[in-house]
Parts: sequence; structure tokens; C-alpha cells
Amino acid sequence: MERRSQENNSRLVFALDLVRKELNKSDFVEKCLNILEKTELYIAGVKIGYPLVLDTDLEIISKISEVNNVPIIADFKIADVPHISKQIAKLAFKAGADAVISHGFTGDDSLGAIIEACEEENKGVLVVSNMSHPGGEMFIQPMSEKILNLAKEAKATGIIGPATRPEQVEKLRKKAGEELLILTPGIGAQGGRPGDAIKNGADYEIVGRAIYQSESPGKSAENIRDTINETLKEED
Ligand code: 3DU
Repeated sequence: MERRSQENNSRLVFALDLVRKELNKSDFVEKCLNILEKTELYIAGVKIGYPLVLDTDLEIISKISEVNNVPIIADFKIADVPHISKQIAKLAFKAGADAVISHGFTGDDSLGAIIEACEEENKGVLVVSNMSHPGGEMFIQPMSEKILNLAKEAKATGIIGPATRPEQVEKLRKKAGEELLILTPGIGAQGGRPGDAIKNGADYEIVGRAIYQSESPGKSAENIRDTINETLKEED
């Protein structure tokens, strides 16, 4: 992802959370690939979650990896016993994902099983250490530093933090040091401003609706990428 980020001068990860509605499956897949193609030059990676996979099938990841030259994060927020967690990660990798997102509250054995899958396949895992929605403050935020420590000890690739609460991102970066990537959803529709999370220590910002619900997803991705970059320059 770092290479793609440099090529496109972009710290933006696109959450491709489209909903099928009345389209048949193959037209819908075509539409998704089309939208992704329009944004491809402006993003560092794409994130695929449950809605899209459940509305199509796991092959959507393979199709994207064949057609679009962009790193793929499978956001399955894995939270299960170790052998099942590992199976989920392996299936995502087999389909073409470069990294998976996992919860960390399941403990060191479940995360350890995913790390094993990553080592076997040379892939990555991002651990949800905090969540961007208001309810994220109830249970996961008080645990966020413990989950971060677990991710660090397990040698995960990175963590997920909340772009809606940049001060929390700052705290996470202080604890993480330079060892973990920090990816932050919550920009646009959830209220976070492009660039704020990265200014506070994140590496990438994840954006969904503000791109795919706009009239011109390519233009919106370009604008958000540019706003992030402008905001980062302001700091200097
Ligand atoms: O709010 P948006 O439409 O920009 O989408 C945000 C994406 O990030 C979406 O795919 C969601 O599943 C994911 N996400 C969060 O929004 C918040 C988290 O804490 C973790 C993931």
C-alpha cells in the first residue's frame, strides 16, 4: 500500500460499500468495478466489507484484484475462536485480499491465529483498536490502548482508529510508536474532516459514502485526496 500511496500521492483508502438494490449481480459487479476504476488514480487502497461480499460473493475480491491495480483490505472485523479466525483470514487472502481487519478483544490466541495466516501467506492484519461511531465510546474506547498493545506484541501490520476523534488517534500514535500503521475511518458522512486524523498521527484515512454517494466518485476521491494533502501542508 505504501508504494501505491506514493505513486498516487494519496493517503486515502476507499471503502467500497455499495448496495446492489435492483441490479442483477453481474451488472452490480460491473458497476462496482467501474466506480473503483474512476477512483483508482487517487487512492492508496480499497476496503471491501461484509455488505458488498454478502450482496455478491467472495469472488468480488478476486475480480477486483484481477481488474484493478490497487491493494485490497478485507474488512471482515474477524472476531472468533482461533481456528475459525484463521480460516476466515485464509479465505480472504485466497480470494486476493492483501490484508484483513480483525477485532482484538477476542484476545491473543485469536489474533495469533490470524498472524499465523499472515505469515503463511505474506499478508497483513489491521486490528480494530477503537471505533469511529458514538457507540465506540461505550466499550471499545476504554480498551483501545490494551488492544493496541496486543496488536503491537503480536506484530500486527497496524490498527484501526477513529477519525471522528482525532485526539484519540493522537493517543494511539503515541502508544504505537512507529511500529504500527494507523488507518482511520469516520471522514465525511460520520463528521471527521479530511486530513485531521493524519495530522494527529494516522497513516491513512478511510472514506466510503463521501465518495460513492457523490455524483462523481472519481472527482470526489480526487478532492478528498487533495484536501488531505493540503491539510498536511498547513501543518508545516
Ligand atoms: O462512513 P463511511 O461511509 O465513510 O464508511 C466508513 C467505513 O469504515 C465503513 O466501511 C465502515 O465499515 C468502516 N468502519 C467504520 O466506519 C468505523 C470503524 O470504527 C471501523 C470501520
